[in-house]
Amino acid sequence: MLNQALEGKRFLVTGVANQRSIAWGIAQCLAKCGARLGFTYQGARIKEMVTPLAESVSADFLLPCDVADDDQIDALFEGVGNTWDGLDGIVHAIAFAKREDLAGEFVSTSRDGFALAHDISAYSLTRLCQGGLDLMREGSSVVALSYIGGERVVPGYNVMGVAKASLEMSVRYLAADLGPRGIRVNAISAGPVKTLAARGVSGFTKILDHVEERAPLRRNVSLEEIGCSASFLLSSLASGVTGEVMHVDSGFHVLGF
Ligand code: 1JT
Repeated sequence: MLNQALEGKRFLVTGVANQRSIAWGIAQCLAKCGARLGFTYQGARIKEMVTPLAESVSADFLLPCDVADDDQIDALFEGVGNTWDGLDGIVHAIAFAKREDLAGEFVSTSRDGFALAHDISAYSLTRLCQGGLDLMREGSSVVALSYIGGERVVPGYNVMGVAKASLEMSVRYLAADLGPRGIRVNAISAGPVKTLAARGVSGFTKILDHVEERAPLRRNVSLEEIGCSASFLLSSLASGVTGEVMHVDSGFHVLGF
């Protein structure tokens, strides 16, 4: 369809939980462009949700992966290697923090809450790149998802913001490491989207309303828009782009006051 540069390319997509997931928006666009997809899930409940979605885009596999577990990451790439003889890219759309750390004051963050948020939301990108390195080739591309709370203080985002800062810096270091092999690593800093992760975050509707009132485009971004931008970064159209954090946020990030 819109991007023939993706025809037949093979992408590993993490972080699909349901139809509202950002990873699902990306997967749908990749599928429309003729890419072949494989998905990961964490836990039986999510497997149940993702199975029909994966089938609807004729996915080549659906494999378990808890990014906190090195053995599962190794088993994942063994599985990927059994199905495909190479990997053209990875979509990293995984984050976690304890509910109590996403409210109130950042100063209250516990040691284990801080470590957990960073392990799942930031280190997992490096570990997935490490695991997939032998399968990726010249031209492969990795995309991670971030949020403006990783650059500036967004009240309540707290430890996730610190973890996103770590994720964005990981993108730059990984881009420097993998660049000589022709592998690109970028991130999309997406505007707020009502996903499963965002549900139950008190005041999230206020954040959506705020963007709609003030962002240059005066609206929120859609899953399709994030999907198209990610597809661009994953494709050879972006062959000169690496280490970049691209804002797909209706321009919200340009505002100072
Ligand atoms: C996580 C959650 C990562 C929600 C996330 C996230 N990245 C963006 N959001 C939406 C969001 C959440 C808060 C917020 C603004 C946006 C929840 C589960 C853990 C990972 O605060 C102002 C809290």
